[in-house]
Formats: sequence, C-alpha cells, structure tokens
Amino acid sequence: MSARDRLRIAIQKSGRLNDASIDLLARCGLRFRRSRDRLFCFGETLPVDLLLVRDDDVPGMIAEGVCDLGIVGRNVLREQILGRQGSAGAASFREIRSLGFGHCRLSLAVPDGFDYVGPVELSNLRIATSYPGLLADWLRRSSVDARIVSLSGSVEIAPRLGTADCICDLVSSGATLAANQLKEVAVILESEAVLAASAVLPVDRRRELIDMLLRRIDGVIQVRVSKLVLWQSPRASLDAITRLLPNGQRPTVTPIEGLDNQVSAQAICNDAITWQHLEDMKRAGARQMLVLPVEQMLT
Ligand code: PRT
Ligand code: ZN
Repeated sequence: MSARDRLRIAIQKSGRLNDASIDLLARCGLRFRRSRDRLFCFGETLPVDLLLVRDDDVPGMIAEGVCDLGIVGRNVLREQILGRQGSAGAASFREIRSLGFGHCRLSLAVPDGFDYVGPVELSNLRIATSYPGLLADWLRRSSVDARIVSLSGSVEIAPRLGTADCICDLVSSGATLAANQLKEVAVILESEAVLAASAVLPVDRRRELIDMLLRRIDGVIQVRVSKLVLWQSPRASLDAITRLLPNGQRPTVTPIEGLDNQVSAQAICNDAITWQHLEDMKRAGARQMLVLPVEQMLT
C-alpha cells in the first residue's frame, strides 16, 4: 500500500487537547505504535497514521496536504481561516465535526472597575489578544473602532503592564481573569475541539477511511450522552411515559408473561436523564426503571 493510501491525522503533541484526542481515536478503534521521536505514530488497526504537532500547525498541515484531518480548537481554526482570507484567498481547510471536549470561549475582559455597558465603550481603546483576526471581525461587526495589540502569550497581564486597556482571551473557569482583576463582558466565540479537514476531500481510498471515521466519531459522541432506559408499565400509560423521555426514541415493547396489559419497554434517550425524569415517569405509571450507559452505537 503506498504512503498516500494511508490517512494522516494531525493532533496536538502535548497540551490541553492531546489526551482527549487520543482517547477519542482509541474509542473509534484506532491504535497506534509510538515511534521514538513521537512525531509520527503508525496506525496498527487501520491505515490511519498520526502526526503529533503544535496545535497552531494543524490547519497549515491540512492546507499543505501533509495530513488529511486534524483535531484543533475552533478558536485556532477560525483565526487561521480569517488570516488566510486576508492574504492568500479562501482557506483550504474547514471544520467538519465538533468533538465535545476542550470547551472554552474567546471573551472580551475589562478591568474590574471598568463600567462596561456595550461594545461602543471600547472605541479608541487598546485591546490585547492572541486572536487579532477574530477580534477584528467582531469589532467590525459591532461597528467599533479600537486598536488591537497582538501578543503571543500572557495576554491577561497586559492591562496591569499598561500595554493595553482590556483583553480578548480564552476563558474556561474564569479563574485566570479573576486572579488578574479582570471581568468577562462579552463572548466573541464559543469554542471546543473540532475535526478539521481539507476544503476538498480526497477521492481515493482515504475518502472511505474519512467516511468510516466520521461514522465512528458520531457514534462515540452520541453514546457519551445516550442512555438505554428500561421500565415496566401498563400498556395504556406508554404514550404518556414516552413523552417524558428527553429526546427519546419510540420504545420497543414486550408483553410481560402472566400480567395482562402490563408491558416491559425500552428506549434510547439521546439526552441526560435526571432523577426528576424518573420521578415524573413513576407518576405516569412506570415501575422497575433502569438507566443503562450505552457502550457503542452504529446507526
Ligand atoms: O504547544 P501548543 O501550541 O500545541 O499548545 P498551546 O499552549 O497553544 O495550547 P493549549 O494546550 O494551552 O490549548 C489548546 C486548546 O485548548 C486551545 O486552543 C483551546 O481551544 C482549548 N482550551 C480549552 C483552552 C482553555 N480551555 C484554556 N482555559 N486554551 C487555553 N486556556 C487558557 C486560558 O487562555 C487562560 O489563560 O487557560 C488559562 C486558564 O483558563 P481559566 O479561565 O480556567 O482560568
Ligand atoms: Zn498553540
């Protein structure tokens, strides 16, 4: 098999997205042999290899055809799409799936004492950020004329150093902002890890591998929230009980031997089941309720 019959996926070498990316691919049935330099990992279970790189390099590697897919934060991907629109025309990569981990937001934050009412307050101020493209786009859409100070790191200390009046940075718990006497006032982008691909997918054997991987990723993401709910109830209560299931499918129903009009039912729910749901189901006539995790799913 020639090298390009094998699919290549770029993921972050080390950092916030590394463990979850490897875990996701493992759940999709991919196992890799680690090479000594740890930059290239050979796929043992499928013709799919891994490249371990800095997250910022993932979109460029897709654009250059070095790899076919990549896992990267939406913040990085969108920033680079905007950057390429400015210079070399449209970007040659795009987001094809959101992956449900690495959640954070790109937010505007101002010093605690700053009385922020709306974007107009930012006029003529200096805003420090590592995401000049996303910030410029938001300022333009908000019709605000501010000065962007591009920094590659430690953005949160810029107001204290006097190099900027406020910042636009990634926030997850908000602890870093609080520790720097800053408050979040506007969300510019909701972000999470995403699967990125070339704008034009390959037409050879790699295309089948991409389609198969996407099916498996969809299954893995789906089972994270899906539950199998089992219960017994009078047949007449089935409709009322089914309506209470969050994002539930129609139940599979079996009669119970020796108990007229009583049935055993099971349904997949594609949303979280709470104690409240179970209490409501009980009031509607359900008994013997069981909520089971789903291990794998292929629809
Ligand atoms: O070395 P390499 O270039 O690959 O890594 P990196 O240092 O550029 O990236 P890394 O590992 O820090 O982040 C990778 C991706 O994780 C980001 O692009 C985001 O998509 C995502 N992510 C999720 C985050 C955060 N959460 C996050 N909290 N990225 C950064 N942060 C920063 C935030 O800016 C703040 O300074 O973490 C700090 C703590 O956040 P709080 O709000 O929890 O205090
Ligand atoms: Zn980076």
